[in-house]
Amino acid sequence: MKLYFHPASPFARKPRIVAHLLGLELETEFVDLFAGKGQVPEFLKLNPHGKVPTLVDGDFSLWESNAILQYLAAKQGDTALYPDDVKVRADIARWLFWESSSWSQVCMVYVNENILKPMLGRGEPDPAELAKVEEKFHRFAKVLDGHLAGRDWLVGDGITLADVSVAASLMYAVPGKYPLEGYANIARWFGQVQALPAWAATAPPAA
Ligand SMILES: N[C@@H](CCC(=O)N[C@@H](CS)C(=O)NCC(=O)O)C(=O)O
Repeated sequence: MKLYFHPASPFARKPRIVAHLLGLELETEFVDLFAGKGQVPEFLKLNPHGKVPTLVDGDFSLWESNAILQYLAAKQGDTALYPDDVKVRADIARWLFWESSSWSQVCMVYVNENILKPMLGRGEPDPAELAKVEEKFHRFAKVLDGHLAGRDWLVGDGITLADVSVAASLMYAVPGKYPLEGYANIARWFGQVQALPAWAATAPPAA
């Protein structure tokens, strides 16, 4: 199986973490998004959205990071990261959908404003944009922090796909200046994720 990725992408980091946790060797191909390589015809044939991650398994190509996580775990027959109990899978799915529709969306505003815009010479962070997202960020962070009170992991007693997915967007929490002060449970839980060898093994090279 081949994963098309960019080392700085939090979405592409998720399947690389999961592969590491599964002990699965994935062939990888770097897609230079900043050089427009996401938009070349050969890549658009694999993913018409031109985004990473994209997984290719034989003649099957799959995009959307959370779908890729489920595919990798199910294909490996893994029942630790992705237990096969129906309710547990539904619980994991709930966090994956929330991550995709809500959590990563607000986190990416901080990444765009505080990291990408200055890095790409697209101007200063827009205070109005950041103010607009802040209320949503706190609404989501409160739910996440509250859920993690008295728990080590999001679902059940061990790490699952849910933790990998929700934690990935936090890789830019410090340089992206996410307003995470006071969310002690998130900090403790994210510290556990950061302590995983799979987290270190998938870190982007230092700039
Ligand atoms: N919802 C998608 C998001 C993927 C995504 O936005 N990837 C970014 C990199 S962080 C990308 O490839 N952007 C290129 C583009 O939008 O042209 C997923 O979870 O896979």
